[in-house]
Amino acid sequence: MSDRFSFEVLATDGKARRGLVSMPRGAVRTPAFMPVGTAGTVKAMYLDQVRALGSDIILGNTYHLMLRPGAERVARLGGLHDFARWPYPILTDSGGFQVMSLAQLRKLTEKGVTFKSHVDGARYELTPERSIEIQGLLDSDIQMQLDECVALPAEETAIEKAMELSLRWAERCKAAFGDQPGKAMFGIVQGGDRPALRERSAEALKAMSLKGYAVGGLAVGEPQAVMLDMLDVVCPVLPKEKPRYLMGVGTPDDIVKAVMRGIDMFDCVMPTRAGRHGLAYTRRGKINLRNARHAEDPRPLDEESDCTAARDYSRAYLHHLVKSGEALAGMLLTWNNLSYYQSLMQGLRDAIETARLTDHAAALSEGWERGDI
Ligand code: PRF
Repeated sequence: MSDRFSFEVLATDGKARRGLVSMPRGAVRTPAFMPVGTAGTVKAMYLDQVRALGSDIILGNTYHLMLRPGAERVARLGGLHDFARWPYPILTDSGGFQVMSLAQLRKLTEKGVTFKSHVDGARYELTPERSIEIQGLLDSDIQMQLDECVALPAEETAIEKAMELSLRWAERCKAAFGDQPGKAMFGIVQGGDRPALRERSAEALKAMSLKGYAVGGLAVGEPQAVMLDMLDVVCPVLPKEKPRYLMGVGTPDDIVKAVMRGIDMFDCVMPTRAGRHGLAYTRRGKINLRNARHAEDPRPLDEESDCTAARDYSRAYLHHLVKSGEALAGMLLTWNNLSYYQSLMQGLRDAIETARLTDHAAALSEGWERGDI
């Protein structure tokens, strides 16, 4: 296995790329979907199952792990990989985005962000340097810069201020990260729904020669068309030879359209969270197992799937589990959903390799539209 962090584009189809990110703990086939393992667990799943579905990398969260059990404690216990029993690559988000959505009494300054923990109310400070220190204590393979993400719609001045602050924080994170050949620190493009700000952010980050680039500040309240327009602005600016990661996105349709614009990596709570709320993602669209129409339906979610959860359990049984609030409901539906997402990514990778992505994308959306009831 590679002792250095590297990225190689293996094939292209239009703007879409089929690639490989290599690092000491393993390789990541792109386009890749990273299941969200916020607190060192992909909720309702064994990590062996997550791996078996074709996940090359999972995501962890600085914010949650710094609060509980604490980054220094995870380090004393041998790092996040040993702690959670996932020996493969881990990407960690930097914490800023989660502070803004979860913490109380936040205060953002040039130095960083202070906040009250949503766990026990204690005060914490997260600076760019401390975020990188925590991600290092966790022994994360791909670390993210601390950034400020503005929810949309927002005033241009607020978007610009957050974007400029994020650029200064990127410089500080880069300095704090230093030279670690087997790991990477990614910058995050901000700039809201303003093409000129997006372009400025991407150009400035590109000039920092980072090992990878994320696009943040999207899927935060804007229509899909706006998100796609921003990708059309940002992707051509970013260097071709570095991986591109669209943070917190999205639906299967979002992912396909972003891949077609040149995005290589994704993470999203959607398949896992939806699974715990009774929703199943399938080739024929989304199925709400709470609905009474499934009460006596003997069919599985997808008889053609190679995932046990999708193929071997009746919709009637899944409906019963969901209605009864059984833990197995969330387990089976999360399993089905991650299986669907990873098979979607495999299909996209295959389609790019064989230069039939446009037709493949059309067939996928035709399946979602058709439904099967
Ligand atoms: N920044 C960071 N994490 C994120 C986002 C961001 O903008 C988003 C936005 N979709 C999700 N996760 N650091």
